[in-house]
Amino acid sequence: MAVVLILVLLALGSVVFHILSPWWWTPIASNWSYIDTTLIITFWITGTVFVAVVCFMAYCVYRFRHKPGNRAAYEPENRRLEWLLAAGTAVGVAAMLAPGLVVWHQFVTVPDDATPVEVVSQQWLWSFRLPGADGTLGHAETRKVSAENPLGLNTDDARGLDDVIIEGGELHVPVGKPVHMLLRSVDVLHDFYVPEFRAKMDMIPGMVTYFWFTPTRTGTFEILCAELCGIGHSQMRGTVVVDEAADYQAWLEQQSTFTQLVASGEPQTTD
Ligand SMILES: [Cu+2]
Repeated sequence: MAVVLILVLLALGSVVFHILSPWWWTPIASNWSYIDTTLIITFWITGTVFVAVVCFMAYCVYRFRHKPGNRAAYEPENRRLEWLLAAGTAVGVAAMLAPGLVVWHQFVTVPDDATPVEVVSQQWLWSFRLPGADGTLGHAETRKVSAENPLGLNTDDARGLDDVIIEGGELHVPVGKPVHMLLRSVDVLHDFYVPEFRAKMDMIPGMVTYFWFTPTRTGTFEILCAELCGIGHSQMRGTVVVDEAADYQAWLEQQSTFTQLVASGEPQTTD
C-alpha cells in the first residue's frame, strides 16, 4: 500500500511542482511567442503521459497485489494492445514535433526589411558588426582575423569599410524593427542565446548561421553562450540593449566604423 501511495504522490507532486515552479521562463521580449506555444504543447503531452503511466502503475500495484492462491496469467502477446500503444506513441510524438517544424520554418524565413546584425563569437567574447550607411555588411572571413582586424573583414570589399565594429562591447538594437542575426565563430562551437528573445542558435566555425526576430520591448538582456566552449564558457556573457529609435541612433553615432578603427591604428580594448 505504501508503494501505491508513493506513486500517486509522485504524480500529484510533479504536477503541483510544475504549476508552482520558480524556474519558469523569463517574460518574453520578442515576437517568438510561438516558441512558448510549442513548449506548452510538449509540456501537456509529456505531462499527461507521465501522470497516466505513474497512475497506471499505482493501479496495477494495488489491483494485482499478492493474495494467497492468486496466480498470474501468462500472456506473451497481445496484438491489439501493441497496436494501440504504438499508434498512441506515434500520435504523441508527431504532435510534439509538427508544431516545431512550423515554427522553425518561420524562425529562419527572414523578412525582406530585416536589418543585418553580425555576431562574432570567440573564446570567450562576443563581438558585433552593424552595416554602415550603405545598409549592407562587407565580406569577412576568419583567415583575415588579426589584432587590427578582429572580425576578419575583407579590405578589398568596399561595402565593409563603413561597417560598425563593436569588439567585446554591448550590442544595441532598435525596438519594433526586425533584425537578421548572422552568427559566426572564429574558433570553436559557440551558441548565441538570449532567453528573453526565445532565440538560440549554434555558431559553427566556417559557417554563417542565422535567424531573425523583432524585439518587442526595450530593456537590457543578457547574452549567454549555450555551447560548452572551453574553460571560460560560463563567463562568456554579453549584453544586448533594446532601445527606442532615437536612443539607438544616438548610440550608433558613438560607434567606430572599420575605417576609423584601422586609422586609429589600435583595436578597441576588450574590457
Ligand atoms: Cu562560447
